[in-house]
Amino acid sequence: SLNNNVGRQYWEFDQNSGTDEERSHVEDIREHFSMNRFHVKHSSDLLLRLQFAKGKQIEMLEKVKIESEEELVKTTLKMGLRFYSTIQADDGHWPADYGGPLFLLPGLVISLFIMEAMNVVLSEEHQKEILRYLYNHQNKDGGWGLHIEGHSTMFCTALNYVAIRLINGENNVNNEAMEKARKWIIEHGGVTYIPSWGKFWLSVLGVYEWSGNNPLPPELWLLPYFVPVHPGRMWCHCRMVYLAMSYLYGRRYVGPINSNILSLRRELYTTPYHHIDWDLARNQCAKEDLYYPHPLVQDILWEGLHKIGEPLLMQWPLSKLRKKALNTVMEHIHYEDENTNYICIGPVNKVLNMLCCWVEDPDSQAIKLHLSRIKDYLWLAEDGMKMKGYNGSQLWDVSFGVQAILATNLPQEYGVMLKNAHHFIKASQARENSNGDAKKWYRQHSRGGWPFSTVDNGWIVSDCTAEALKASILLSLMPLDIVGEVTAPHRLFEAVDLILSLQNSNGGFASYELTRSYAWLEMINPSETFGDITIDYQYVECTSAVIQALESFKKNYPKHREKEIEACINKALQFIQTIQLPDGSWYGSWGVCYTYGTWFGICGLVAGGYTYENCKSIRKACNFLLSKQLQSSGGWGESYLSSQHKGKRDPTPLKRAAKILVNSQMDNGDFPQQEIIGVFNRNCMISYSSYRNIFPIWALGAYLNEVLLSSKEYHE
Ligand code: LAN
Repeated sequence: SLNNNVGRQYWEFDQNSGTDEERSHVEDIREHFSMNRFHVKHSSDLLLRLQFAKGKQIEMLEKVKIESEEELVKTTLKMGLRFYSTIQADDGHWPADYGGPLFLLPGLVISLFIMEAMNVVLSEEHQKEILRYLYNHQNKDGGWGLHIEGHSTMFCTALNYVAIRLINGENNVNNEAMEKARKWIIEHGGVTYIPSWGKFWLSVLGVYEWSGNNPLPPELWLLPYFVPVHPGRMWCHCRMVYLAMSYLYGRRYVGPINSNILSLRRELYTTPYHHIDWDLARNQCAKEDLYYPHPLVQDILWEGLHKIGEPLLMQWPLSKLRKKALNTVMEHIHYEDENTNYICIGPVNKVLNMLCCWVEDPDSQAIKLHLSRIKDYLWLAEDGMKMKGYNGSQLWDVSFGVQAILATNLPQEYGVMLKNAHHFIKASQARENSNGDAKKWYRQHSRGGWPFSTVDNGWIVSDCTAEALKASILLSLMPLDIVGEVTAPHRLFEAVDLILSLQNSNGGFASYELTRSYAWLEMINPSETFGDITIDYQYVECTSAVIQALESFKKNYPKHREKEIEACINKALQFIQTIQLPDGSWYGSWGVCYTYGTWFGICGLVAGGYTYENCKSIRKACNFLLSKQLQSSGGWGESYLSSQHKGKRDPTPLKRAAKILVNSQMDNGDFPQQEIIGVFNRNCMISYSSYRNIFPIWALGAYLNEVLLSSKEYHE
């Protein structure tokens, strides 16, 4: 296509790749992971790093004999930057593992099974690696967590068990791991206790009855838009997932039943399948899975819809309405598919939409296009092949990466890294709004915005736009021969226009769109597993990123929409202060957790001109961070850095924090992967494998330039 699929990541098996020695090295790494899997759950994304670093031999540096702190930090940074440069892709982004959630692969496997496309899409090697991954992430007790570090849940235990069974037919039933998994399921009451999304998948597959599901009527889409519960008003992820679910529910679609399916019906329950009380099962949920219990209103609502609404809607004359609703839903699905190049907004609606298209017409062009974009979601690491939480975190990581690199102020080490990254940012900006009747399908503008992953994905995000804008402006201040041609100013203006259009009346910024309904809608969140999914709330991360971007823009382009920018920033600054928690921290919604949120809270306020001296919020936030610094090692000091006024600070905590970063660096310049650090919907964790490079570089860069070098000036 025209954009050349910049940023696209997918794995193919190449039998001839590597030497014997390299192959056995890879096997050793895998072996090591699997031996230690109960202690270290997070892979270090070593396979990609090995392959990328290959052939890009970098001159190694050593830290052992360095005495001055400044030299030590500089050397650490040089090593870090050199290593980081080896894992950059040719198109300028840094590919990284974006796995973590464990409920994604089963959806894909179930869909491919129904479509009889498993062997078409997934090579033998893919299937082998998927099995490796699933077995590697089984907990000691036999179950699977919601994410790689979580305790076992019915949701993921049942679904991953089913996934393994579908990939390998009945071959797998009697191995030890599967027996343990079955035992876990039965001991926890059987799969009638699986939460609603699990009930949905199992129903489609034919191992659970549709009558054991709470209703998901597609007719909701026919409501007038002024009704607050109109799905068009919901958070885009929530509405896109339930859109496709409502189609399959509305049709009560069930895939082909074979002996494997019949056998699963026997394996997963505590009573014979035909004796199950499906009406009771509707509201059962294992306590391990129950993060957001249904409020009473919900139970009453589902009861009414299930017992009275649905039977009516399935019968003439209301069945006509159902038909109309299903057509509308399908039209919407096609719109989403076409506007995202069949990547869709995320991994869940990707496979759901694909399945809907297949149910509608298995020979359609849409199916071919869908199949061609599945691999965009698969990722291989030493723990096996996983499904990513998105089609990658490309643009997000690049925007942070650029800011981190520039913070070091070590121009001689940039190499071509910045030029390539710059190219990636330019190529990833949305040039147009969604095609066709965007408004009809509840899409806001996207022109000028940036997505989280790639331009093909098509969904712009407020803070991704802000972070990319920040990076673009920083790059535009650098010499052309280092960073390449600058972004044309009118593109930056478009980004600003888009950002301004995303501010809510309370001053805060939500993730993808304006907030369109009320927080009480959460009362009808039926997922049990996820919190705060029904509307797009305002977040400290998004609001702070916008303030930072607009402040930087204003300094460099003071004439463009001057007054509106000023007003936007002021309201956003106020909003941030109102959501600060009493202990001085902020709740971070997309990274773990208060430290991440507080980093954004402080950076937003500082960008807006507040200081430690003149702003109580900042002082409280600093005290919060200091109170959380680990006494033994000195970790967590980095955010403290950005908030301090030069000259007056006590550099001791920073020094200790810098020391631990310097000392934890590995010989090749990489940093160790520790526990999982990303999150979404309160309850599910997700990996950001580049963060271990980006943030130490960024923090040490700031430490070098704002503490070591500036205090030198101060003393001089
Ligand atoms: C993401 C990843 C990026 C993240 C940030 C940009 C970091 C954030 O500041 C705004 C929200 C956003 C864009 C975000 C939203 C929720 C996502 C898309 C994810 C965490 C990646 C995966 C997650 C998605 C909902 C996973 C699919 C699961 C469902 C419950 C539908």
